[in-house]
Amino acid sequence: MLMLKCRAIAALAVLVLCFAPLASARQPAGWGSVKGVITFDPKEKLPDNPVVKITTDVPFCAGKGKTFADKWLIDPKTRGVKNVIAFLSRDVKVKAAKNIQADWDRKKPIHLKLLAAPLVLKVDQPVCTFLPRVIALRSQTNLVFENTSQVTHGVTIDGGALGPNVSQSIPPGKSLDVGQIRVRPFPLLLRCTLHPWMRCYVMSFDHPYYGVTNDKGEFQIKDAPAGKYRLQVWHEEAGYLGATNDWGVPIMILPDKTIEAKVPPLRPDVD
Ligand SMILES: [Cu+2]
Repeated sequence: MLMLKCRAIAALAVLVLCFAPLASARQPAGWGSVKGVITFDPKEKLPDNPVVKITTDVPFCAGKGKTFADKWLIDPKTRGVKNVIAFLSRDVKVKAAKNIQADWDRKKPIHLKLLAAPLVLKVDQPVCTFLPRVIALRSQTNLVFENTSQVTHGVTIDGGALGPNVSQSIPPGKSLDVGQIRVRPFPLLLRCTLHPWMRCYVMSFDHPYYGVTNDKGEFQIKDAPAGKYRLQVWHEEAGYLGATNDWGVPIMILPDKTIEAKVPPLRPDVD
């Protein structure tokens, strides 16, 4: 019995020794987070948020007050910009926009807490705008459009060769699952089939290290493997931060710390 136990322990030791190098290769020096605030350039005049002209379903869509274009949503006190996508990419200087997403190092581990991608992300059209307007999701997550309003909405996606290619109406109370969104260098623009002023941007990632700014311009990216990265920043009007220069902001994620990224302010003419 004792001999059997010894053999079992020896076999276990061999197994541990065999797999230890593999396990350590997948383990980073620790996990850390980054947070930051995306602001609008203090030297620039704040852009307007014009009212859009409602041309379809006027009694419903215009009946709840004015609808704004919402391209720039800026807190007038802090100049924090809402709906900016911030994400981590490899620490390399890449000028070609087509490489920006391929730049994630797929050998890097993903924290256990974040390993499983959400099954579904829901977008609603309760009045006559998409909520949320800017979406970041994992490439394994299904995107579902709901319609909790009283009028028919729709979804038009021109996904090209990567897909999806969709043009379908969604009656009140119904929903439409457009499936997964493939990773690509720029967010995909989605429109409502029936209301031309409605816009929605979706960016897909093959990792969980991204965030979308809140109405104060704040974002946080949690539990990333420690190391050097470039923080990429995209806004629907400003485009990629630093697009005319080197891509992104070099940052260093430190174990068990939340670092603060120093992100240059957005300008209306960056892209
Ligand atoms: Cu609509």
